[in-house]
Amino acid sequence: MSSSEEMYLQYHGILLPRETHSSESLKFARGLKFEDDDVVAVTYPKSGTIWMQEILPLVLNGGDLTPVHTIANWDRVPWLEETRLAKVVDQLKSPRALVTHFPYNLMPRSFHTSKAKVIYVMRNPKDILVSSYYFHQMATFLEDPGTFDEFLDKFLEGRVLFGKWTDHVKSWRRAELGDRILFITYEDMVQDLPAAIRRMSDFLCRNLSEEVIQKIAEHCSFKTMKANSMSNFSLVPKDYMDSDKSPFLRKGIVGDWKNHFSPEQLARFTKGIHKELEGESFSLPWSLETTSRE
Ligand code: PPS
Repeated sequence: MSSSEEMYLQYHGILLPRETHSSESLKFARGLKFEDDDVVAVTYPKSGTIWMQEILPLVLNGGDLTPVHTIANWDRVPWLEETRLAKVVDQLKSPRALVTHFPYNLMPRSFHTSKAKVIYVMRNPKDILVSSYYFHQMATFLEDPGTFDEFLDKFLEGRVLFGKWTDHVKSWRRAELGDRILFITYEDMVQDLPAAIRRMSDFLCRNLSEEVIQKIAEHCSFKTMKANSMSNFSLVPKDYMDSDKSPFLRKGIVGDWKNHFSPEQLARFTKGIHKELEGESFSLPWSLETTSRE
């Protein structure tokens, strides 16, 4: 098996898979010129990134399904930090939509001086851990996660892609972003997708009718996305992502952690997350300990 060093590169203290990132792609990202009308969905991995790659183009174009039927998600709304961006950036239509897993401090200088808007999608870290655990089993370009228990410790220590979840969340709580940023949760999106889309539409100053919002929500449902070859990673070779081991669009639910955490693991996880967030002025939108509305 390949070593961690062969599979991952270290960038400002965080691990990135070499399969999709390179020093050139990171340089390209840092040099990207953000436009004022750009929109970037920011996510810690496994928080709803590809969901936003589906939603954003439709909100921005008023519900025209052409891009989501004809362009693979990674080219339709590319990752800022990945190698694909340089290849497709010139084909992106204005207003451009991007996604990134970058923490705030790694964003390009031009992002800070632009008026580009940010939608930060946050997901309960217990479900992120579970989703990521399965993803590491199916993506051959990622290290074997080991046991769930081992992976839980790695996650808490930040020895995972894009570092600690808590650092990511903290990094984007920036007063200077003011009304350039909208915080939304994966759980809100699962509970009431049309309402979440309405919030995004208002934030992006789109005047979408109720009919269009319903159409976008229908198109962006888990079921529809799972059947869309432009969004379900079925175009990717099996030796790269093995959907027999676990599909990318795996369950799409809230609270799958309950099927994976032991009481001891839950206590350890909760303690670890709370310790990292001690003294922060914001509170999490879910209780980590309880089993209600996780
Ligand atoms: S990645 O690798 O960081 O880009 O992954 P990401 O897209 O952020 O997260 C993958 C999880 O998001 C779920 N997903 C959805 N859930 C509900 N509805 C829709 N439409 C949807 N699209 C993607 C996907 O199933 C992964 O979560 P799990 O829990 O593994 O199912």
